[in-house]
Amino acid sequence: MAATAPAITAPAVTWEVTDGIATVVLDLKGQPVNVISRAVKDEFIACFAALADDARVRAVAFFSGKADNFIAGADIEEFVTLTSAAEAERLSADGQEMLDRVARFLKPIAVGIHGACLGGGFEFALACHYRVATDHPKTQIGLPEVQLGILPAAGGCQRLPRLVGVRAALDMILAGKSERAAKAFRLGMVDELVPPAILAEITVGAARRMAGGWRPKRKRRGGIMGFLLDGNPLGRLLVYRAARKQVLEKTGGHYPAPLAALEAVEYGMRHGIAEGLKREAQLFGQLAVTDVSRKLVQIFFATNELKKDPGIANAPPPVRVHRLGIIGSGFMGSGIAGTAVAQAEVDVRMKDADLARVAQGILAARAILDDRLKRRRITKYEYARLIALLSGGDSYAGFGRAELTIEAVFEELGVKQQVLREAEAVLPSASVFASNTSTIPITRIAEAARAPERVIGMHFFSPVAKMPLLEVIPGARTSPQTVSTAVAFGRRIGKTVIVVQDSPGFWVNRILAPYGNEVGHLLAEGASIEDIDSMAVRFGFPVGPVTLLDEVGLDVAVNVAGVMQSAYGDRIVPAPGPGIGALVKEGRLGRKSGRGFYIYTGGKKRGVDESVYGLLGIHPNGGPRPAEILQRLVLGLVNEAARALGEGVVRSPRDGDIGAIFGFGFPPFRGGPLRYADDLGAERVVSDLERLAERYGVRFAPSEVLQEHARRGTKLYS
Ligand code: T1G
Repeated sequence: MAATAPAITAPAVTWEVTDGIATVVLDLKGQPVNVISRAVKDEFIACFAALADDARVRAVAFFSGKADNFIAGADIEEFVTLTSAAEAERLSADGQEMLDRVARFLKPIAVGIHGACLGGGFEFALACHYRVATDHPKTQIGLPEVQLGILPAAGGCQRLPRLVGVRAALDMILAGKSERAAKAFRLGMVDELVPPAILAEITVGAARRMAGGWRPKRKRRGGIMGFLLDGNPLGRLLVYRAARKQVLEKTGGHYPAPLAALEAVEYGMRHGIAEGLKREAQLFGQLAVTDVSRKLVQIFFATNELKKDPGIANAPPPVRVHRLGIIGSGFMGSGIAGTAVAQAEVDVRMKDADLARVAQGILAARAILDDRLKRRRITKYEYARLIALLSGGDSYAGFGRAELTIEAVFEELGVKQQVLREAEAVLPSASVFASNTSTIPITRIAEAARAPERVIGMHFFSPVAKMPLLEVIPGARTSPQTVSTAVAFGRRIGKTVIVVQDSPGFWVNRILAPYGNEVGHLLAEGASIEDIDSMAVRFGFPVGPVTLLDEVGLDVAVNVAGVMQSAYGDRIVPAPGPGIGALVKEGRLGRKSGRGFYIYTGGKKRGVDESVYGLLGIHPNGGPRPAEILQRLVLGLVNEAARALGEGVVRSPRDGDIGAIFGFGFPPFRGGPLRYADDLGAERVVSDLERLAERYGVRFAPSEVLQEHARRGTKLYS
């Protein structure tokens, strides 16, 4: 064996040479993840120059020194400081140039990938000559750039389509997807899949074989369709056309990055890699300085901050939940149960009034696991193990060891208090009791408790498995550890958690109330259902407010509206006429009953149910101007958000905006309602609200908070 010669030239990139193979390790000391910054790039260049000159080295095996992270991409902190498109273009071109050296390196390079391999990290792997990945769930591989409003700009738009075909590459790049290693292997993104224990051995082995002249043979993927569509220019033309249509449908034209990425791919496939790279760098330059990208990056950092936020200052460490009790096995209860098992592998015990309901709840919770199995997120073995964690009954048997119990029973104070009393009788003394209420004050529920310090609100959104937000609501007497336990558990089951004040509507329903309520007024004034929805969609909401009402359920909406009207009567003024209650009386509850404002068949929204107008006693006749419709919807929401922020309902504008974006899809590229108010400027928002108040009444009167900022010329984000 040749002598091992450590040749450390710089702190992040180190290597040693053994038997002709250089083993290079990237490890940014003191950083949570590896990222590629300018400094790292310089080290890479120096390292590869030294390896080129080192006669002992015949091939290279590259690894990350981090336990669970390969490379998280380019350093986002670095590119957000760029101020001009030209500067950003240069940054991209420099990165491309470095990876070009890697791709042309005369000594073959194999990479061993374990952990997140994203963006520039994957682009580096793509430039190498052989890719081995671990089959560990932490290994995620992909190009998430468009989620930050940019595009893969270190050759990703060129090398990925050439490796896996245009269709598969666009599917990943345009959605900013990352895949688990098994899928990445199936698609051809990596050459080999191995257990973590033998990653090093297999990667070094591949490097050694390549040093001996062996080259991997990669077969064309996708069969005959792959040949017809990916394999020739005409087929690709069809692929690009379909992709463009799909992107426009999905983004409503609000997000320039996916279209730019499509252009970079198409241009490169047509004019060759060198020209493609140039175009990619130019487009990156343009995108990196857009407002949309800045907003999306802000959301990335805000979400990261929230991941580390215990939810309360000086909180004692949370209690680790191993066993979860769920009371009420309906839609919400079973959704929480299934999500908890799937995400955190906790033991879940469900309780409902009778066994038939419990059985149904368990089946519904299982459906979440079925879905994961179908999407190959879990294996058959994991599935069997997880299923076994779900159990239930019509008594509190099995609740005696639960560290956390969440109730999702009928939305009525008396019922909730009754359940709380029953549970307290059997729960261990340190156990936390959480209510998944959307309208009842936690402090009121806790009045029935022997230990109100362990009662808290955990407001999930429906459907629980899909909706990313959780509101945690401490009551007046809730202890700090109860808060930190609820927050930590919420995060463990994959939710972005905001801690909000115990006041009517909490945060999300509070700011949605004027938005939903305005629908009634607009309809009464002759606006059509389609016009109202399409204006909101044009603004960037995923669905309009009328569709949202149908999704939430009209019975639920009526209940929430009632609570909000009695709490904020001067602002949540009911529209004239019978209102949504008339639809509920007819059994039209929205999507869940197949009929609301729209008709649903086979799980699909079919169109407006015209008979709704008759039931509401109104006639669509054009109504207010489109711009006016939009202003009334959005500024009412923004005004209420600013007011609630001023009252301390959320702890910061950051939490408020994340709540609105993750809770009901406030357009991410606008940064959230509070950021949007700052962008318009308080003065403008106030003057628009004053004009609306003059025409439509006091419900639009600008909040004190906005008036104050308008007077001072300051912003909600200080
Ligand atoms: N740049 C800078 N900081 C980053 C980073 C990045 N790319 N990725 C993570 N961090 C920080 C993060 O802010 C946090 O910091 C810490 O690392 C841990 O992250 C040329 C243009 C890798 C899956 O979009 O998806 O490549 O708060 O809490 O849950 O085409 O971070 O501790 O100070 O999220 O284990 C594309 C973004 C970049 C990947 C790890 N890459 N990162 O998740 O930890 S653009 C991305 C993630 C690009 C090229 C271009 C996740 C993760 P702090 P964390 P985690």
